[in-house]
Amino acid sequence: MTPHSPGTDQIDTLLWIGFVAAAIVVVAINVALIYAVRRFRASRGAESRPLDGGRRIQFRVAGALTAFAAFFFVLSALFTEKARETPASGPAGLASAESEPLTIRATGQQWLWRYDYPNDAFSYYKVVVPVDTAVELELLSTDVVHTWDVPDLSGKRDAVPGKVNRVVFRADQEGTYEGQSATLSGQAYAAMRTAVEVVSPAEYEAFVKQQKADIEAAQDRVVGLIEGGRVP
Ligand SMILES: [Cu+2]
Repeated sequence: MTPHSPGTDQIDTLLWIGFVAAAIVVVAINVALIYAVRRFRASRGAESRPLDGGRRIQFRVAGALTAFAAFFFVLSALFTEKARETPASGPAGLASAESEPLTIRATGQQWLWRYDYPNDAFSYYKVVVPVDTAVELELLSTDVVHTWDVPDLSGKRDAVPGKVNRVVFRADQEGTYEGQSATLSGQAYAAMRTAVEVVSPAEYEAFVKQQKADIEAAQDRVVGLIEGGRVP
């Protein structure tokens, strides 16, 4: 995972914190075990010595473990809170999304994502968004629970039928960010990928305009074919 939106760097940091904490515990336990085995090794056949460390040592170990756990708990809570903050658009972003995020509707259906832009253009599989702009995806589902998951830009979020969930991100760099299928949503769930293409604000505006024109032209053509009697 390479963080490319505010929030994702905290998630990335949390992953590392979890990993380091687990590594410390594993090393500490093994060192203590090896120490105990070597220190209290007796010769074969000898009766083992009763272990008596007194109550003090137990309290000290319990205290250290509690402090260790509490420290990581607080750290995780802080980072999680920070990761939940809604990012705002930056100076290089889309001018019209300066105060309010650019809202795009993302509809999950078996087994494809559809994206509806503010100008009524739409696209399937891939969503095009402007760089340095707060983008709010309204997640909807027409059938079962799907999960929108593009780890470089955001934590994963579910699209639940009958409910609107939101995910907000701000991509800091142009490029294509791949998503993955994270929930078993039926037979072809594994193929239900998505991608976010981050472009300049000017390219974004040109894209949605062109996309809308293309869709209208295609619709007009179909209507023309039907009216011309060439489609039953
Ligand atoms: Cu799905």
